[in-house]
Amino acid sequence: MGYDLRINMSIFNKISSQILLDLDDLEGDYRSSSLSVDKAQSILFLLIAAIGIMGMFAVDHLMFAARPDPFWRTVIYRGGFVLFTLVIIFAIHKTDLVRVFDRLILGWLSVLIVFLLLFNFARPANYLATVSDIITVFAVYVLSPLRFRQNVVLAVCFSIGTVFINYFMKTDVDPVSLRVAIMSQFVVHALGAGAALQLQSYRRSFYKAFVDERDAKEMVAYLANIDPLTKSLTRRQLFSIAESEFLRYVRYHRSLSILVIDADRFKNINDSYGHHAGDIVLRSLSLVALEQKRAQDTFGRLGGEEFGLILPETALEQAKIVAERIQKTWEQSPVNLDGKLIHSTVSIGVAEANPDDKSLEDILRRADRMMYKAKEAGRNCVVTE
Ligand code: GH3
Ligand code: MG
Ligand code: MG
Repeated sequence: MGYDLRINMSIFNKISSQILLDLDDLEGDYRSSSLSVDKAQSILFLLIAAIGIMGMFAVDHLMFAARPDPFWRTVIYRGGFVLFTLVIIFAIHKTDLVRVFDRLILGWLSVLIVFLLLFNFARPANYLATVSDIITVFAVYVLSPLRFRQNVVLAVCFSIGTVFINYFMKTDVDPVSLRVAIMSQFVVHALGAGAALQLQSYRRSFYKAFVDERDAKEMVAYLANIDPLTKSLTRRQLFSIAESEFLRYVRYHRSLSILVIDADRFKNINDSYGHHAGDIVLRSLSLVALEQKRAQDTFGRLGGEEFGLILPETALEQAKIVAERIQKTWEQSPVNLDGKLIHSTVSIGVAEANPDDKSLEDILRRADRMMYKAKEAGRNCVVTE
């Protein structure tokens, strides 16, 4: 039973999250990227509301023509609210934060509702009041459609409040207009909710397009920087990171070491087992090196069967230990190709940046020279400066 309930709840959650899209479900960067559009729309909406409220001065004037006292009181109420709206518009215009924007809208709606409920005490319960209530409920739903659950609460509170005031607090209410008022509240809740969900579904499709485009961009960037065969960084990306590490070295004088790793007698491997097997061995070598390197190190393919490893904050002695670890691990990791074990080794040259280095190439050249010394020394070894 409990199990069934859990399943049902999770189905309910799934369906409700399909229909309802709350702000928290949207990623922050998407909301930030669409904030200027949201701001422009809300400012327009609030301006129209302010103009509408000021337009009501004329209605008040007609209604209270013979009674200047209530007329001026409503002018002050409405004027105050219009001023408040202008302040909110200014604050929305100024803010660059999604959270602040949301709070401003919520604040404005809440004050609007309290203001109208207070206003309902004072004014006669007639069709005009009913129309104003309908507009209010609709506004609550559509002004911030992403805050659906919160809008339902606000709008329902308003409806209950306004019906309560008209039903219990007034004696002169015409029963037909009261029934119309109540029925119209039901209708406008349905319409408002429908409109908000429709607006949400537009937002959802914009959001999906946004996420797809961002994912595609990330994928393109990723593919451009990753060597497809060995899954290590491309030469270009390796150099780009190495350049910035070199600049950091120049500026802060932290140690920086570079390893050049070259597969030994790789031509023989290709000749003996075929080019495809050679590819698999290269990929395997790359994965072993990627496993052995530390998180802050950068490993990439310099070209062919040659790789580079950039070790920031690392002096020569420490770099040598890393190099030996890679060399030993690789020596002991034969590649199993259809049951055949392919043994291979690497020669590694290590160089550390020194004050005479004018560019990254200077260090790389020395590391390369050390790598050739390792070849001359019989291969499968590490040579440092
Ligand atoms: P050494 O120990 O002196 O480095 O000998 P070596 O045979 O490794 O050196 P050499 O530079 O003469 O040859 C490199 C070989 O690596 C030749 C080339 O076919 C092979 N190679 C380079 N890139 C790839 C690749 O992507 N896949 C395969 N299968 N082989 C490659
Ligand atoms: Mg080689
Ligand atoms: Mg080579």
